Amino acid sequence: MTSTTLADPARLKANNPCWCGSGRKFKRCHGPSLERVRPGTVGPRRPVPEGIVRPHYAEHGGRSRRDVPDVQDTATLAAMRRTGRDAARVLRDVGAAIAPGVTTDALDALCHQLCIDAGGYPSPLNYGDPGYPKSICTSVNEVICHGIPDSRALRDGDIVNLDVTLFREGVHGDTNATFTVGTVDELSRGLVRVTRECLERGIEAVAPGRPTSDIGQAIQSHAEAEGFGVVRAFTGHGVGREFHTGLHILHYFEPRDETVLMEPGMTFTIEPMIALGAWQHRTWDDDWTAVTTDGRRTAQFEHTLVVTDDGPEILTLHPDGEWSGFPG
Ligand code: EYF
Ligand code: CO
Ligand code: CO
Repeated sequence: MTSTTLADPARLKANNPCWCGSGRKFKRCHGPSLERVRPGTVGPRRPVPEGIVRPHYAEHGGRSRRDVPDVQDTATLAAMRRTGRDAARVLRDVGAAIAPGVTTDALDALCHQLCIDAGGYPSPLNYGDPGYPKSICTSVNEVICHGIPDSRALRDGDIVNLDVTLFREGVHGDTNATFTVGTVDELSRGLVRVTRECLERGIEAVAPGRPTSDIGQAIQSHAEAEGFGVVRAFTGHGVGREFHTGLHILHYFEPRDETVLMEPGMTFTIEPMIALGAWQHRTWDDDWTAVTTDGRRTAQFEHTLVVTDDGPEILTLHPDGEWSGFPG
């Protein structure tokens, strides 16, 4: 993804006076905050060594089988604890490489190698129909989710979400966090902080016997109280031996989900996407990348969880117990 230097290249020239009447050139005034992320060049698919055990879609693409149980047996849960913890390590280590000038493709290369070093397969690679071409999703600024790593270098002031999923021992661990690049404006920092709080609120709503709609209600009320919007089109999901099961975890209140009850042993993600402005999306011509209709920024955080008799257990916590992303 590369950026233009103009809000609307068809109408405004960088050296023209800014529309706001400041008397400054547009490029020195409102131009930078209205820049749009643009698609860059996507590099070739990275190979996975022979010895790595792959999910069923790795060779020919394809989606998850949806009609699988969402309540896991003890052995599956033990594997999900190990894989989830290592997914969190990968997310932390890729996040540490974020800096102005680093391309999102360089982050993909690092994620790919770290998944293999962990003895696992990067779940996004070839997932879907057609298969997703990379090993991580890198969603910059107004990109809501599913940003494809490419030749765009991160810039001072960007925010970027890294979404890592590791497949190992026959199970997936899915986690993401939003990071700041260099010096980021206060509003964007507030957006990222509130988004993280939204995930915390969603996790706090997890309890056996309670409806999944409690999760969305907790997230939506916090986001809207802070003046932000909840993206509706993408949801949390059941996860385990399949990347996505038929269970959908909405990040806004949906009365129809008041009858979907959480059970001990149930595993799913919560992954709210929170918007500064419009929560509606459109998709780039690549058919993957989802961006806001108004070009304003969004942020996201995600964990994989299991419902226990006592409440939530986060399966994608880093061994040090800290979350990744901003604020650190
Ligand atoms: C139009 C993909 C399919 N889908 C979901 C496939 O749960 C996820 N993140 O938390 C998640 C990650 C990926 C994913 C990576 C690739 N895909 C992407 C975009 C559109 C689409 O179908
Ligand atoms: Co994810
Ligand atoms: Co997910």
